[in-house]
Amino acid sequence: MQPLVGLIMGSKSDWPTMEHAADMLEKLSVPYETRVVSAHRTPDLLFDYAKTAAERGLKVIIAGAGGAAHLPGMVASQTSLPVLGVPVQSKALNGLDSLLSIAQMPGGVAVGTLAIGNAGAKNAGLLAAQILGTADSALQKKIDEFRAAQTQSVLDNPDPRDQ
Ligand code: RP5
Repeated sequence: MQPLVGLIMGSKSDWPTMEHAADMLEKLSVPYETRVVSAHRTPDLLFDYAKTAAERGLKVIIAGAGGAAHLPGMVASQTSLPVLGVPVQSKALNGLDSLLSIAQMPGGVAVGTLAIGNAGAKNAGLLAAQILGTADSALQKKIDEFRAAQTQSVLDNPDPRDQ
């Protein structure tokens, strides 16, 4: 299947966070590719990946990074595909450094910034699917079903003491 989402991250150490984006894409049957692309350790690969992403058929890029998290912004500087940035929770500053590095883009180059950590990665997968869903009614239906099941599961388990 032609990947529609590029799921990239600055380091292998980001995978335990970014796999939550992959899980959501798989749950919604969105084809994706994933790889490590580091803004600082492999800058030439970053430029090549971002510049060729659209011609390779990708529609959305999810980029996760921690600390000096320049990957999403630099990718966005090289492609007009939507870029969703996930701030990975860093050890030293708990991800506040990642969040600010990703969110504080200069006007004119957009990155959609998600929450720090697992929830941000999960929602990046969901938001990527929602973007693709605007042109894919079957996918939109899957997303609606996912949301309805989520709502039902809360309603079915009202007692907070239950496991
Ligand atoms: C960033 O530096 C990565 O995104 C990662 O979150 C952080 C630490 O990388 P490693 O030293 O674990 O490879 O580039």
